[in-house]
Amino acid sequence: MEDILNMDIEKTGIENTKVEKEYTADEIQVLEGLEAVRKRPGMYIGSTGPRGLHHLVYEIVDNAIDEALAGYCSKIEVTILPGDIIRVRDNGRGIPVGINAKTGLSAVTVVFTVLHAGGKFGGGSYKVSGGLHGVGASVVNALSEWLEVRVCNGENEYFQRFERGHEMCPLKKGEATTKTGTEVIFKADAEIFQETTEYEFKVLETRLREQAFLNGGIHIELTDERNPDEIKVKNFKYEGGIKSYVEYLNKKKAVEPIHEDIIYFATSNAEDTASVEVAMQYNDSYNELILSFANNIHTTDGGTHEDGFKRGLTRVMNEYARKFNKLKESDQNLSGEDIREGLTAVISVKVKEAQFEGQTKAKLGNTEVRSLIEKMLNEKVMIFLEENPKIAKAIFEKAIASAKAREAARKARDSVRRKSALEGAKLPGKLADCQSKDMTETEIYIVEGDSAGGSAKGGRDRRYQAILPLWGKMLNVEKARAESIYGNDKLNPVITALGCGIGEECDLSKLRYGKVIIMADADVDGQHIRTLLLTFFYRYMRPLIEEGHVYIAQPPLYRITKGKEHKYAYSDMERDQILATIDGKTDVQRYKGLGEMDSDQLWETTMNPETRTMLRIELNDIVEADETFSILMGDKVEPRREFIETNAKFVQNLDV
Ligand code: TTJ
Repeated sequence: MEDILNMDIEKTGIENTKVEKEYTADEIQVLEGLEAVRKRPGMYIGSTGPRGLHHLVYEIVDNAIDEALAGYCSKIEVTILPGDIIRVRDNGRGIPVGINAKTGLSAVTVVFTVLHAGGKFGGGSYKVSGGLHGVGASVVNALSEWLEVRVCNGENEYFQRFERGHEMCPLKKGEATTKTGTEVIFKADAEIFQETTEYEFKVLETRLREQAFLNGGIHIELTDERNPDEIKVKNFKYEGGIKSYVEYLNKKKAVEPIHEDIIYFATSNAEDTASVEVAMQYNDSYNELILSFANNIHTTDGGTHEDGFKRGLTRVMNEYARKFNKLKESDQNLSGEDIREGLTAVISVKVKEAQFEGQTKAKLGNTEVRSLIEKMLNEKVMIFLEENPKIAKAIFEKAIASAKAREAARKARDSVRRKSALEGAKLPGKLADCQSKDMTETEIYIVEGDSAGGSAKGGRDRRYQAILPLWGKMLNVEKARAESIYGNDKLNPVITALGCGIGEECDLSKLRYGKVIIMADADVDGQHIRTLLLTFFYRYMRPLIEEGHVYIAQPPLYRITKGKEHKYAYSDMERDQILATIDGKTDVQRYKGLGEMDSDQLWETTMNPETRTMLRIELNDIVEADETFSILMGDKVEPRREFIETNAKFVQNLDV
């Protein structure tokens, strides 16, 4: 692809200066559109933080994927160039260069300057990536300091440059060529993306891999050329599409599938306005992972496709269980949770008129999709299970075991409730509660160990800060079923103190504290407690993380004293920086644990909102979090060692 589009600007004698001229009505509309985008970028790309920055790449790549879905492009190259400049290339037909009689503009100029219907703002519905080329390209252009597009259409090369969305020259015709394809190079505008314009390779890698899975057969290559001594390249091409996705997810989770083949179903409606495909495989863990997509957009808030899948699967599995005597007449139906225990599934639907709901547009609203999926599962799952009795046996053994465990859990929970009801629903004895009941200001510190708990109680502001000391090792919830959560004497105080319940009963309106802060030593033991608590929150109180209530306290590692003066360092680097500014004799104390700090020091360094720093846990990537916990807390030793070795420098700042 290098030679196809690598055109030298000088050859085409382009003047890169802005010419003042009369504006037509169309051009005024274009200018107003671009101004609107620059004035309220969040309306178009969600945010001007890192997510919005990376969204620019997705909008451009989507257009190449459209060209590939149309059957004309087989390879897409995404490169991060030095200076965080992005280059995207495809080997499609090339954006049409003909001048449109009505507008007097070429499609290339229209694609990059005219705000299109669709998208979060225009046309009401979210951009449908299936077949609408260039819908978002004008937004990327408006938010780029500059953008250049090169097109080869099998006859000539063409070139055009823009700055903050403004044409610096009309589309210029260059040399003859037999090649075809489109190349876009752009630099995000630092005036818009003030937080950062630095791309994260891993973020792009995760998204491009996902797009390759969702569009089976498309070859996407990601390259990072920012550091010439360490060029990174990743290639994604999955002929198996979402079947390969499920295989990949189960491998990453370091769990064992309980049946070899990935189960796969696909169908479309009579009007051909909606198509659905489902891939699924059960593994030996207790957790479910269901990813759903609509028009390649990850619907993290689910919607009609996910509901239809869950309802359809539960119905047909119970029908099969009764038909083949897996359940006795008198047995209750298997619950959806029982049926989905250990299930990894990917649901991908393509709809012509997608309706996205909710604040983040991450929930699918099309009702026709629900019935389409349910109908498909009713027909195809029954046939599949009858034709694959071994797989059916493995799946039902697990589902029935889960039902039994759930029954035991219910009994355990009820007995705990009866017991606490008898004793009055009191809060855990070890909890030093705060006076305020206003959860917009209250915080609870979950502290490892009694000594640190003592210092925390002494140092805290009791008006709004509660302390819950934990003792000993936490139960590893990754390897436990629900029944061992209820009544567990280490987790129960946490559940009772937070007050919002767990699992399907988790209700944040009952949460007693606005901030849930894990405070543990910076050593391996502290790391273990942190990870165990995060696993517990992730598996049984996920909304707590999703709504941003969970934090990790950052106690200092060093106290540097010179005479009466002292400073705290929170990392080795900070320690060295401080030492470099102090001459003469200093004393450096390395804190082995929280218990070595007295109450005043703990307050000053770790609890005082004016001076503390804390890590807020964000669930950026559900796939990655699921992988992290299942590897870190799962049974398999090998993947854990490998994960910690490759991520050790990050693992203490586990930001899931
Ligand atoms: C996407 O990533 C590769 C470099 O260029 C970007 C792009 O917009 N590619 C693209 C658009 N390829 N083909 C088109 C396209 C094709 C047709 C037939 C019509 C339109 C409007 C765009």
